[in-house]
Amino acid sequence: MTSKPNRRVLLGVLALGLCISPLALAHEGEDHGPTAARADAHAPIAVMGDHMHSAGEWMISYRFAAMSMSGNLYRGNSASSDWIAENVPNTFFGMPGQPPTLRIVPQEMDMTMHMAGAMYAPTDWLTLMAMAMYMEKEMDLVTYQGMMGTARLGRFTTRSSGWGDASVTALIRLYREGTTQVHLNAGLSLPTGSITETDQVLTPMGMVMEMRLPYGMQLGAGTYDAMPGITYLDRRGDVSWGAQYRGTIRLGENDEGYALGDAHQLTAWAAYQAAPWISMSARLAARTQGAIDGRDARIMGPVQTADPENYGGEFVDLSFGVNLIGQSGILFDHRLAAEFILPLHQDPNGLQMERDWQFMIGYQKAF
Ligand SMILES: [Cu+2]
Repeated sequence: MTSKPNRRVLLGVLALGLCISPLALAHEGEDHGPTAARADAHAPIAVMGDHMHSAGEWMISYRFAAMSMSGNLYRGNSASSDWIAENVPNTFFGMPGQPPTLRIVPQEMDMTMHMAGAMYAPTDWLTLMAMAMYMEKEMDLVTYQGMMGTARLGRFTTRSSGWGDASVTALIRLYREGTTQVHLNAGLSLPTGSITETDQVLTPMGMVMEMRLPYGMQLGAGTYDAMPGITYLDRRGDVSWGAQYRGTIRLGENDEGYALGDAHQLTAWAAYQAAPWISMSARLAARTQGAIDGRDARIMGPVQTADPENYGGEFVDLSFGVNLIGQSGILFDHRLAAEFILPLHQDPNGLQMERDWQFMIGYQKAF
C-alpha cells in the first residue's frame, strides 16, 4: 500500500546519480579551471544550517522530502485497529455523541514537502538563511460502526496541502581554526502555515461531515518559534564529521489556543569522500518533543489525533546519505544530495502512528 509517487522519486534519484557519475568521472584530471568545492563540504542534506558561506556569497537550494507512516504504536507497542477501537479511551467521552473508545483509526499517512531556501553571507562571520516550505499531507482512516464492537463502517482519506511555516536564521561563526569550525544557529520560525484546514470525515454514525482536521494534519504550528542551535564541523583527509543541536521553542500559544510541544534534536554524522565529486554519509539523530499544550476547541472526535496528549515522544533515526557535486563543465559546482532516514527507535507519547521511513533529496547552487 506504500504510495507509488515515492517509489518514483527513489528511481529518479538513482537515475540522476547514474547520470552525474560518468560525467564527473570523465572530466576527472582534465579540469584546469577553478576548483569546485568538495562534496563533503556540506553535511547530509537533511541537516539544516550546517554550513556557512564566505563574504558576498549566495546560495539557493531546493529540497524535496517524503515521509511515510503506517500502523499504530500504543505506549511503545504495536496495536491493531480492532484492539484500538475496543480498548483505547476516547478523551472526549461524556460530551454529546462521543463514544467511550476511539472509533476512527488512522491506517496510513504520507507527507511530502517542498522546501526552497536562500543563503547570503554579508560578511565572513555571518550567514543569513531563509526558507519557505510547501506541504501535502494525506491520511487514510477506518471508521468503526456505532459505539462499540469491531464492525467496520468504511475507510476514508483526509488531505491537506499548502504553505507550511517559513523560517529565517542567522549563522554566526564562533570558532575556526584549521579544519575545525563551530557556529551558532539563531533561527525564528514564522507562523505562515495554516492551522485551520478542514476535510470530510466519516463518523461512526455513518454521516460524512466537514470538520477541522486534527493537529497532525495541519500545515503550520501557528506560533513563532525560536530555533536556537550550535553546529560543529571537522575533517581529516577524506573523512569529515560534524554534530548539531537544534531546538524548537514555541513562543506563546497560537490563535486556536494551543502550542505544539518544544523539540530538541541532537545529530552527529560522518562522511567519507570517495572522490572530490562524491561523499557518502551515515548519521544518527535523537529527537525529543513534548505533547501539545492546550487544545483547539474545534478539533474533536473519537480519533487519536484529536487528543493533544498523542503528540511528541522520543525518536532515534539512522540515515544514509550521498552528496554529489559537479567538478567541471555544465555541472560545475552544482550540488545534488539525498538522504534516506530510517527509525532506529521510536517511543511516541500515548497512541500514534508508527514512522516507517523518510527520504530527502536536495539541489544546491552557490554564486
Ligand atoms: Cu549554503
